[in-house]
Amino acid sequence: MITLVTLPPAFGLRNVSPFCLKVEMALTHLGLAFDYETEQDPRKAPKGKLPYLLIDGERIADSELIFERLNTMTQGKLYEGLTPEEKATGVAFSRLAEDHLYWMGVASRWLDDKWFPNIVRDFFGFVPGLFRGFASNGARKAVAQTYDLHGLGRHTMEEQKGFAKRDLQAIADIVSSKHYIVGERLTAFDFVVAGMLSGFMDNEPATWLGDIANGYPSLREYLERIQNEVGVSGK
Ligand SMILES: N[C@@H](CCC(=O)N[C@@H](CS)C(=O)NCC(=O)O)C(=O)O
Repeated sequence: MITLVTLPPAFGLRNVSPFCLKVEMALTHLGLAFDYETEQDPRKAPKGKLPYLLIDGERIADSELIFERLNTMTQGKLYEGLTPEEKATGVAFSRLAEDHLYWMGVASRWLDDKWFPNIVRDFFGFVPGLFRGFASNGARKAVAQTYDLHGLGRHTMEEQKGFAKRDLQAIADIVSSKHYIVGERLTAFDFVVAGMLSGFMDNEPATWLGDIANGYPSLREYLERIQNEVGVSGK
């Protein structure tokens, strides 16, 4: 029995977290039956972040560690047929998406004064009115500190947009010359990258990062192709 625990829908997205969407795509692609549960408060997850997977009562946190488990359970299906070099490229693109681009996605939602009211409405709507401002502003402060510590938060807006464009251009260059991030067919790395792109590109209203990403027709084409092939969309 497998249960995927994710965040509730928000910002026009059925699955608002790129890490949760990536796992949903993998489970569906592998044909594994699973239930879906939502948790509003990531602090209740084993490592304070969502998603986590419940397999026969065992809690497995972190989408990459979940992939390791699913790959073992399916005798290597998630990375099937990839050469070590292709796998290396896939790992590098995953780091670009999840440890660099992702943080600009977070900042574009949380740290933009014009966009932040969407966070308060969709992430803190469950908090009683009196405490909502306190809770959302406290969380926003923590996001700003994390973004600063990462280093991206120390750059001007124009510089951040430059970093985002170089990341997105790298993905666009790969997926417009090849069908998939690596190899000749769908692999775990497409779930990583398409899951992340959906979080920026399908998000409503658009953030500054969504506007930049949606300016690349090849990224939109890739995102829709992967979502259709897996049969799982973020929206
Ligand atoms: N490395 C983790 C990242 C998961 C993650 O950052 N999840 C976000 C939602 S998109 C979260 O739960 N954030 C809450 C927090 O950091 O407090 C994974 O791959 O699962």
